[in-house]
Amino acid sequence: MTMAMSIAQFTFFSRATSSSFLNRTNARFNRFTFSTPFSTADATCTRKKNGRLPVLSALELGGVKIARDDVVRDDPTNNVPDSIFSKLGMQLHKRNQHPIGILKNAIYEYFDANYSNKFDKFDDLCPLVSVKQNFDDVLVPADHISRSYNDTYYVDSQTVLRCHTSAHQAELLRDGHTHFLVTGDVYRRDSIDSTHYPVFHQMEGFRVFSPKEWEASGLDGTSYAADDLKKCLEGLARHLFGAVEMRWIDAYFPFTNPSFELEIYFQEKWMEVLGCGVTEQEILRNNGQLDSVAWAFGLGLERLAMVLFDIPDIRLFWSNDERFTSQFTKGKMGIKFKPFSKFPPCFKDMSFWINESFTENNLCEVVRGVAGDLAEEVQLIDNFTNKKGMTSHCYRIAYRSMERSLTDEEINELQRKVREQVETKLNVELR
Ligand code: FA5
Ligand code: MG
Repeated sequence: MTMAMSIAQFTFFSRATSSSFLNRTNARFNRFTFSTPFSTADATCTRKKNGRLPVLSALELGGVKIARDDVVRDDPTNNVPDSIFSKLGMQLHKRNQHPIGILKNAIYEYFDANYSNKFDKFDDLCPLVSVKQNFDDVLVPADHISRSYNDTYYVDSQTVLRCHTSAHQAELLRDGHTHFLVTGDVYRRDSIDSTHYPVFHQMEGFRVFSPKEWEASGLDGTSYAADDLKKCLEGLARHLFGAVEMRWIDAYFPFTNPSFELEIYFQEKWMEVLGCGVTEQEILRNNGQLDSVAWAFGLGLERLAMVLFDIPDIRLFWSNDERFTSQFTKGKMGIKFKPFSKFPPCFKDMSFWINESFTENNLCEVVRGVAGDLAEEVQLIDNFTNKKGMTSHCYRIAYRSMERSLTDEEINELQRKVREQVETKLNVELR
């Protein structure tokens, strides 16, 4: 698919900022939404008594056999809930009729056409990676917030569910790859709203240059790579979108310098769709590339697909409802999603005194565990500290199914369970 149209306004915008890599609390600390487990994968299943969709008990990913008990354990070094385990193996990016798969294929097309099939493609690398792969290999500092149990899903103290596809950069470099694309599901404990979800898909791109490539240009290697990177991604944007409003933002990532983010104007807001930059020399040196320079990028596939297919809520990607799935066709990029009937939300408020260890990501996990995707949004609506120094939070939970009407009875039961678990699991005092 080739789009000859040009980007209407591709503004280059500079912001001296500290925003970024996995600094995920900024600007969205009081709203989040959740997911419900379901599965279409063919594997051993245990059906839950509550009628919810089944949770897999074993599956195979990228040649690695994974049992539920390997990933979800009642042990302080583990914080993976069943709702997350049930997403492992779903591999939306490998479904050619799903917006994420359609988008992946369209990006492949762009790279194949423009780089004569030079990019090696990986979309089946196991999402369970070591702490070393996910963080150390890409120079994430020891005290970086993204390493915390509050932000990342740990299987044990040395193993995580990858929180970005950058976790595979080093091994692929060591294996001698110089041009590659890695697509995969990534996992983050995160405050969630219509554009954030605890499981989403990224595509990593990586290109190594040898000295003779930049020497002829008269530029230094870093400037050469940065120019090439922006040209590559602008071309990709034109290929995918034709006309759309975008801007570049200066950013920070531990693994690139300089670093940038690309934002697209969507639903009356600027939405960040990718991070990128010129790879730190140390990563290249550590992995057998001594005199080279490289660029890397990480695309958020859901974010791009939301814009391309007009999908208003990130939860929809996980819907098995035919009214969603039947709207997309293999290889077709021009389709705009037509929302099916919207059922009314039901709001429930709850207040409690927080303690020192309280975090919104933990609350988010409790609500998600009880209500799955029926919890559409959790919003902090009141926050005060009394004279004794005790802080109270009031959260409003919006329950809504995208597929059917919920009964009062059902919602009251969900809310009762949420209250109970918030009290027992988070040790807070309900008001
Ligand atoms: C990273 O993950 C970097 N690894 C990207 C990168 C790669 C930078 C290579 C430089 C070189 P960040 O945390 O910003 O960066 O996430 C990248 C993209 O993933 C975001 O731009 C966004 O499109 C998407 N994203 C991040 N969090 C979520 C979420 N919770 N739900 C959906 N999409 C998300
Ligand atoms: Mg970012």
